[in-house]
Amino acid sequence: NMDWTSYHRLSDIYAFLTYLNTTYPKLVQLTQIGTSYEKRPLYVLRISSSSSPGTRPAIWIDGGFHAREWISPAVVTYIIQQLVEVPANANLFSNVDWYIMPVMNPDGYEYTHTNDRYWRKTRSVSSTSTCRGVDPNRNFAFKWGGMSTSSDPCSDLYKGTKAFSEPETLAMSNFIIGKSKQIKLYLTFHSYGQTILVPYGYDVVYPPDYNELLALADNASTKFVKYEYTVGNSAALLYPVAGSSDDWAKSIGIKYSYTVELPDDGTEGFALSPSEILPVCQDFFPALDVFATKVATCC
Ligand code: 0X9
Ligand code: ZN
Repeated sequence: NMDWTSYHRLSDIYAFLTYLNTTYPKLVQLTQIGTSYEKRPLYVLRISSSSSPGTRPAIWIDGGFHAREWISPAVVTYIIQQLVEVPANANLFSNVDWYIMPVMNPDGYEYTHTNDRYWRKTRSVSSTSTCRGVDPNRNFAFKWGGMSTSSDPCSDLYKGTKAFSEPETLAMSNFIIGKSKQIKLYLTFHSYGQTILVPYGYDVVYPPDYNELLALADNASTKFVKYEYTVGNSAALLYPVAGSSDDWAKSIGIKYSYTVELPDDGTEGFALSPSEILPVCQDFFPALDVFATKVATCC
């Protein structure tokens, strides 16, 4: 039912996760970690070959923060498919567990299919405005309300009434906190721009281990052949953004934390052609080997 030649509705993506859960019970476990504002399930898929999952170092991957960035859930579902269904990739989880959430903002994602292709935010209702939605990547509890955020419910950068006001960001953060001892790498997929962004992003500020984070991202980016990615500090390369998930993950002690801005470079932008989906996925996947190898022994 799944392929990477077109963009899929949420029901197809969720059917794919359910299929994997029933077909590979020894390898994967699908968990509903919460419910979106409009009552859609929020799913995390665990991939583990361990007899006692949860004891190994782990990688967290998410997609679908911003509703219109359709290439993000496409790449994340491809990563899932390759890990679970291609035996040659089993080495990627021989020492590492994976927690993968392909669509963190399902309400927004569906809304871009049914009403407004360029919707970005969640779909929560405001008590002070008729405008809906919070930018989930301005809603995390680190430097919440700082630069590139808005208090206006009509803004695309609306930060919400408080950190974790959204059921989606709250459920995700609680799940990650529960696994924060194991999770060594936080990887969140956005589009577009072809960059790997290294914390911090709330301002041009560098964590003490910045050079290690940069080196790993640089190393991973040597795997790319078709698309050229730029690696650098988030605030310096792009612009300062406060309340984002990458900085928050770093702030709770997840050593390696990155935001990936997938292709393209802006030519098609969010409306990236379906014919580009598979090339983008295939170009990115080999970089995960670099991350998984590091995570297995890093910290
Ligand atoms: O602004 C964002 O949320 C991200 N870019 S996007 O075009 N996909 O909306 C970038 C976030 C980078 N992270 C930080 N600056 N902390
Ligand atoms: Zn985004």
